[in-house]
Amino acid sequence: MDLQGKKVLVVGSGISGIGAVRALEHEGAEPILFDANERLNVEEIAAKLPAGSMTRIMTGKLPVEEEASVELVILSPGVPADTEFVEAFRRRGVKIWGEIELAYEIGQGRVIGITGTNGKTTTTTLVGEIMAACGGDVEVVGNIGNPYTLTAMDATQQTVTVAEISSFQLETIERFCPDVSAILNITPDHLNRHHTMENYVAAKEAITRNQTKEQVCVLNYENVYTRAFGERCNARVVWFSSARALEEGFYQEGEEIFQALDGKKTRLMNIHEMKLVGTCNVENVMAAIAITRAMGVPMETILSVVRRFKAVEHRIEFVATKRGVDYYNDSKGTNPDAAIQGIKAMNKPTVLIGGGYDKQSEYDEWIEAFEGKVKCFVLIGQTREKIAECAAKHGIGNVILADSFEEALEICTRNAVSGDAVLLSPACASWGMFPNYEVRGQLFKEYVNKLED
Ligand code: UMA
Repeated sequence: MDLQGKKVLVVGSGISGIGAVRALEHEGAEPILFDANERLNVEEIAAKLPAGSMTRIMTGKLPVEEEASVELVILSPGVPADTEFVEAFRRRGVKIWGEIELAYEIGQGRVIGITGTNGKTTTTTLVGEIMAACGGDVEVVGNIGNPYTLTAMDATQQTVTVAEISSFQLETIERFCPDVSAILNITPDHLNRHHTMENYVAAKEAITRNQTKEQVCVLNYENVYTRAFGERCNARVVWFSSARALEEGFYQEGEEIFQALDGKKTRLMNIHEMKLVGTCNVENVMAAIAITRAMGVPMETILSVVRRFKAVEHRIEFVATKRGVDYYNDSKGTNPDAAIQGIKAMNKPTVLIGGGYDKQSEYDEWIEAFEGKVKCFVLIGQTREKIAECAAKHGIGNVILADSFEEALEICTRNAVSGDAVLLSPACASWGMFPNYEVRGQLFKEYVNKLED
């Protein structure tokens, strides 16, 4: 689409909205940056735009005369695509794109798109490092916190873009077509936004919508949704499995990772050669191997990066030992399935901090995974009562409700004794108490690091 001179409404003034405006200005469009939050300070938003930017900024309610002149709408991921505000544009025939679609339209080069409920950030980071080991221009973007639009502007035919893509971002794609896609797993999450599991699964599957059999989609054989999707996927499927030997694909057998290709089985590595721990990480590694092989990277290069790759921040991250208590930051455990991996990784009596923003998740499976390890369960945020009720149903004792994060942290240090672990793995998003899970994890680490040894 020729964006020159187009009146484009960018909705949301977070990092995606700012990225989109910069990219639109670069393309000669005339963006209006709009944010529904009337409490935002327009000058502070303007300070994030390049000097001399002509973009008009509006907050609160968009004037009707502005609405009428809009030719294209770009939504930030946090803006639901099914509200009346958005529908009104759609009815008038105005195109609604997400920030990802805009970036894809502007960008060039090869694209890898990675989605899934859990493991996206680890896999995307690892894939980025493997691609970088081959040299050339590699950009790691998307839900990971680096807007795709910002790098798309300067991309060339030689650029490789590794994009972590959330279900929110996939709702508003049109032509986005990665050369290699991956759906790592799908378990219930974000149901307040997508309303039904069916919609959530459909959003994830959309990553392959424009792919053909010339392109590859990497899928998890051990996830009920992705396995079923393999039957009707547009792209050529490459499977990975942590639980069985596959005839074709990448799999874990015992402590080894294998590749089965054209009837030949090749041992790739022992899982203890990796610095990452847990089955979820073996899956992430196998997905990264499958993705980068499909991009043509030599296996030797892939395995040498995998061997030296360390865990990403906020994902079952060891912080420190204070007075004999090990502290772990799993702030990225923003849904029950991710938090199950967090508690499973603990091998000591654990004081667990849970709770946060209500995404209408069910907590039974998470609490069942405690397996007697949680000696004290500290709950915060909007979901604390709901989780406490669920914990009572499963016979979990010593549940404490805290009114603030600081209070929760103090309760943890009071209840943990030498030989215990304290784990922040909330099973909920941070919104409502924090701007994002990174801030929540950072505050946890700052608190722990200030404790006396
Ligand atoms: N807003 C409106 N109208 C609305 C809703 C929001 O104007 O109806 C405004 C808000 O007032 C706010 C702005 O939109 O000022 C925020 O936009 P945003 O929520 O899209 O936030 P960004 O800063 O642009 O960050 C987004 C992603 N956020 C969400 O999906 C909620 C970031 O993912 C992502 O890193 C970033 O784009 C770059 O691509 C965060 C996330 O939590 C990490 N993702 C979820 C997850 O991982 O589970 C999906």
